[in-house]
Amino acid sequence: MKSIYITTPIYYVNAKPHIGHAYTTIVCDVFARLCRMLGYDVKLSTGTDEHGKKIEQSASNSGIEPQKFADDISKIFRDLLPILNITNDDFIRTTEPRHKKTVKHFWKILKEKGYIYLGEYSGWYDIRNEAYFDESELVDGKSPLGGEVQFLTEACYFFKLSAFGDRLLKFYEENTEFIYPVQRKNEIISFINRGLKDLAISRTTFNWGVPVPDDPKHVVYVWLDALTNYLTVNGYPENEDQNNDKYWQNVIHFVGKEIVRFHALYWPAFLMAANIIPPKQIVSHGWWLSEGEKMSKSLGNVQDPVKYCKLFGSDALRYFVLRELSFGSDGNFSLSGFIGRYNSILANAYGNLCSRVFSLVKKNCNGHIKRPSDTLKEEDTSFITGVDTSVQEAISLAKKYAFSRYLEKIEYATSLANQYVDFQKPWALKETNPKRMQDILFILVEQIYKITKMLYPVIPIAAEKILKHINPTYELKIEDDEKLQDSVDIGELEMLFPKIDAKDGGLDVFTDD
Ligand code: ME8
Repeated sequence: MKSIYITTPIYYVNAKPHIGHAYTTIVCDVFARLCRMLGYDVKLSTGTDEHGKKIEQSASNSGIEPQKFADDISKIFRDLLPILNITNDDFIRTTEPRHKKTVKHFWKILKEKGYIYLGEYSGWYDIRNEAYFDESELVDGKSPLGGEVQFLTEACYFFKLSAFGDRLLKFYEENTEFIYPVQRKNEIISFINRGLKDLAISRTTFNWGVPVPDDPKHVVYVWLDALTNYLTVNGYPENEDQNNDKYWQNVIHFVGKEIVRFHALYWPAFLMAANIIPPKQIVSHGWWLSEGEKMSKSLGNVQDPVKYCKLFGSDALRYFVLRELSFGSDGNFSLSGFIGRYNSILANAYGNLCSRVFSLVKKNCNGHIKRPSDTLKEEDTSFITGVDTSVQEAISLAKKYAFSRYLEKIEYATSLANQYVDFQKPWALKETNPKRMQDILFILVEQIYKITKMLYPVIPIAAEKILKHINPTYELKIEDDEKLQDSVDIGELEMLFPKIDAKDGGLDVFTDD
């Protein structure tokens, strides 16, 4: 069995999760469920990034100890997972002892191999904001954050990043799909071509972090600490031989586009320095915008995923975010867009198809249908072929992370099924040709079954109900030649996607706060 290790970024605990965080986590879960259906042994991890100046500051602004502050917000991230219906295998916190141990071990290895040295860091220091800036970043003699600056020099550990430029370029050349989508690779390559400087990987201006081994005045730079989480989850250092580990050999990091450099440049360089193979792929996506600006806690323009799940269900939120954002590009999140897609696709096209076909089977065939015994008509086979082709295309698009286009293909297959019902009018054949009516309904139920399997990774709750309704012994596996048993017994099914009336269907709830 092939193995795959799928990771989300670990999220900062300086504020509650919003739709942007929910999106990456949902994408990873959909991909993980799809991989399991394709026969992979999957490890899916997520978690929280809890050290650093930013967190220390947020905690002190709230008058709380950093650990307590991190505990509270990390719990909110963790509690979001069942609400979004995420099938993660691990949840990692950087304040856990298992992680601190991994970071210290990893540091020691980099040091032993000669890639860490003690030097001096100089720059214009903004005392109020506790951050360094280059001369070129100053605005009217002050820091870009508005604070008074003074030129400071302090002791600092460096990582010899400058030694990795050529190795990284060679690695990208040999692994053409390492940075995905490939256009993001160009930004990284030109960054390297401008010349890599050694990287400051310790700080002495605050304490909230993992102490540097043998020099606890310093704490480990938050990105070195955070990236190492991917090794902690994979059992390092006890599981020492990562290069022969079935998960590590196929690890895929999903990230937002703003953190590609950390994952595609610093992370492989750290790993190469420790003689550990770089990840298989860094897959980055675009941003959710709100009125044209990146949705982010600092801008205060965030949408709360919990509200959407409570009102419309996690399936509906999962479907919307995957379908709306063309993976890799930015997109707007709006309630009207959400309701529009929900009503037209989930309630009308797919929900209605299921309920009208199931109720015809119940009413006109006493809930019992059999596989057609005669040769199928041309219109039947062209319908079936249309669905099969769309399903195949959908799978290949999902494998390439084109999630919106994958759902578009399934929507197309659904529209073929609706056209087939409208054209064949099985209800009109009850008296005149009951056998033909039964054949049409069987063909429809079998195509609904295939479509629903493809929808399972995105809308798992509804899909499992429908699959079970059609075939109590269904398996969550994608078969080359998907077929139902020759005889099917089904009744009516509760309405899974009731239409949302935008006037009284929840809009008021969103104006509460
Ligand atoms: O960067 N649209 O954490 P973070 C889409 N701790 N995705 C978004 C988004 C938006 N508007 N806003 C956030 C960090 N995200 C580090 C990561 S990993 C070793 C350390 C998602 O809390 C997206 O995945 O700022 C983005 O990369 C991540 O949240 C950033 O989360």
